[in-house]
Amino acid sequence: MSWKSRQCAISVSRGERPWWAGWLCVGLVVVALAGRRVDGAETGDNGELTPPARQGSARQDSTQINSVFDTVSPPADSIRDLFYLVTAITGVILLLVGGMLIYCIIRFRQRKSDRGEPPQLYGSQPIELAWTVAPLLTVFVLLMVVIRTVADTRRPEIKKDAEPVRVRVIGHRWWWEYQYPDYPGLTTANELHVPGSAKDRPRPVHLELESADVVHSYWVPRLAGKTDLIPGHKNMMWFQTEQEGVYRGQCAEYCGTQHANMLIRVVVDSPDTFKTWAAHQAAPQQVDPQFAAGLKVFMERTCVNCHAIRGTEAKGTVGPDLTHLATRKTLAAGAIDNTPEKLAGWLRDPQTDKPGCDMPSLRLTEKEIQDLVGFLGSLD
Ligand code: HEC
Ligand SMILES: [Cu+2]
Repeated sequence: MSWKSRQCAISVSRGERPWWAGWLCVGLVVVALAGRRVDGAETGDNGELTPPARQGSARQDSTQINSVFDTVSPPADSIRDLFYLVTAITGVILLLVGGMLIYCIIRFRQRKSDRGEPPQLYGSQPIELAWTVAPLLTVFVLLMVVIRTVADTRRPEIKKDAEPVRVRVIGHRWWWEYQYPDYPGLTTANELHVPGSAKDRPRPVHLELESADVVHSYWVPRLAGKTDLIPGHKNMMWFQTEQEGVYRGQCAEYCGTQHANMLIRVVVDSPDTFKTWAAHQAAPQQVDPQFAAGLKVFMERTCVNCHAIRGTEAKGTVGPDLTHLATRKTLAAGAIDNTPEKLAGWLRDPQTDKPGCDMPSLRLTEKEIQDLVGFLGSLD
């Protein structure tokens, strides 16, 4: 009997799928894999470059790819290593079990000469022992490495000469608030600045995570794993890196309509640059009298109820602290770039850029918008 007719005989006799169904599945998998390759190619060959078409936009401005495999910080490293180990172990098991299965299917398939049932065997102590002990050992090894990784990601190795940086991260729908307890007054939003480490000068970053409303999750894949921000409960996480640059992240726990626009930018500066940045950010805002008109609109058009600008009367806490706003690269948690045009658009109607967000459309006049854009743009 030819191969094809045997296939047909089987499918007809058992009323199963037609012979080409299997090939269709294989084809679909190949197409899916090819699609993925195209996706990957778009991010650039060396894994570093942003595709030119998207360069300059708030979401893609970083030169770093947001990959869990391209790690630069100990907690992220240990999670990646755990992934490789678990994949290797389970891969070997898959090959063993799959291999034996395929071997048995082919080696012991029904032959023409077979009559009746094959011999039935019951109980084999060696086999029973093997399939009890082997999984036990495997599970034990996996458990141990998981416990180790969890411990690694929870607490940093305490080194004597380490100079930790502490930051309080408060998740809001749909933006991030950062407070630096070691720099009194320093409150900023959405863009986290931290110093990089050097071999002889480790600068671990300790984040204390809280939420103002619902559960959010802090995730910057190249620096650390996800940690939830839970209302009424403090969580800790840490990271440390010697590689300066911008790292992108994202809220990783669905928290409402604008969850996808709750992006994170972590800027790792040289220790000196960070020190200058922190001192500048902690200082109250100097308002240039040239922009008094804008400040007046700010105070009169309810902005002041929700936003604080340290050094002025504005002390609202509903929205982001706008002190030194002009030093930020993006607005509204990475939803838009911080440019005069985008800022004007935001003030015209925040609900267009970020539908459902907690800043209402205030129906400002064009004159008020221009005054505000000038004023906010001067907050450097
Ligand atoms: C009802 C409270 C409320 C009022 C009133 C309000 N805002 Fe906002 N504002 C917010 C919230 C909340 C956000 C964060 C939105 C987000 O990213 O989801 C925000 C974001 C912003 C941002 C972006 C800040 C950043 O760092 O991303 C700017 C700029 C801003 N508001 C300016 C203004 C101005 C100017 C006014 C007055 C015309 C105003 N806001 C009135 C609540 C308010
Ligand atoms: Cu969130």
